[in-house]
Amino acid sequence: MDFEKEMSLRRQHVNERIRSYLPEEEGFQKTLLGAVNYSMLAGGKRLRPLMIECTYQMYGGQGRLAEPFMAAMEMIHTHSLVHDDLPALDNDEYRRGMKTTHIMYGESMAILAGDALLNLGYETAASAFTMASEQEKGGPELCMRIAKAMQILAAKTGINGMLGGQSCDVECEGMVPDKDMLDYIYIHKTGALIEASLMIGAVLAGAPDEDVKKLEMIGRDVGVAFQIRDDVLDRISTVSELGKPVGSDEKNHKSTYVSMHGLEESGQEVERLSCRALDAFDSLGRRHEFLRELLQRLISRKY
Ligand code: GRG
Repeated sequence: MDFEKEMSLRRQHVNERIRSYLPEEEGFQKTLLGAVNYSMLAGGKRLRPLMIECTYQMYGGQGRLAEPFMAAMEMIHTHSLVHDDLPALDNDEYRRGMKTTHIMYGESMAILAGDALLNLGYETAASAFTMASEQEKGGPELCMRIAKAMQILAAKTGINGMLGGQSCDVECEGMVPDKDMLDYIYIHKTGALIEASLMIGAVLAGAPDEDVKKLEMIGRDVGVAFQIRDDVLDRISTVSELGKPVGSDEKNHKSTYVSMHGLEESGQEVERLSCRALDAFDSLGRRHEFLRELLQRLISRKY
C-alpha cells in the first residue's frame, strides 16, 4: 500500500463529505454561517473522521451510514479548536495555517460559531436516522446502532469527556498538576474524541461490544500519545510546519508532560503508548492496513 497516496484519496473523500453537510452562506445569519464554514474549511488533518470510516469498514459496514458521523465529529472537534483559541483560553492567532476564527470574525462571532458547530454536529449525526429509515431491511437494528453511536458522541464530548478534561486543564494553569490529574486531562481533553471516533465506526457497523471496548482503550492510548506528541511539537517545531503558534504552553503557563518529564522521556512515553495500542489493535479479530499504519505514524507526526 502506498500510504501517502491512500491518505490523500481518503482525505479528499472526507473533505467532500464534510462539505456536503456545511450550510449555504445565506439569510440574515450569513456572517455566522461564514464563520462556521471558514473554521471548517481552514484545513486540518481530518484524523477523527478518517478513523470513523476505517473502523466502519473494518467491521464490514456498507453504504453511507458513517458519513453523517464523520462530518459531525469534525464539526465538534473544530468547535473545540475555535473555542480553545479564544482570548479567554489560549488566545492564539493562528490555527491550521490560517488566522483563527476570532481574529477573522471577532470574539463574539467566534463564540457563536463554536456553539453553532457543536449544535450542527449533533444535528448532522442525527440525520443518520433518516438514512436508516429509508432502508427497507434492517431499519430498526440500524436505528439502535445510530442511537448508541450518538450516545458515545455526546458522552465523549461532554462533562465526562473532552469538556471535563478541558475544564481541569484551564483550572490547572499556572500550577503543576499531579500525575493523576495530568492523566485525567490528557485522556479526556484529547483522548475522548479519538476514542469516540474509533468506537463509532465499529458500533455503526455492528461490531461486538468487547471489540468496541478494546477500541476505546486503543483510542485512549493513541489520544494520550497524540497529546504528548503535541506538547513535544509545541517545543521543537516551527509555526510554518505546525500552522499554529509554537511555545503556546509556556506562554499560557501550562504544565505539560514535556515540561514535567523532558523531551526524551516524553518521546519514550509516546512510543510506549503507541506500541501498546498497536498490540491491542492486532489482537482484534479484524485487520485494516491503512488504519494500522495511520496509528503507527502518529508517533512521529510532524504536524
Ligand atoms: C465540549 C462544550 C465543549 C467545549 C470544548 C475548548 C474545549 C472545550 C476543548 C479543547 C480541547 C482541545 C483543543 C484539545 C486539544 C486536542 C488537540 C491536540 C487538537 C489538535 O488536533 P489535530 O492535530 O488538529 O487533529 P487538526 O487541525 O489537524 O484537526
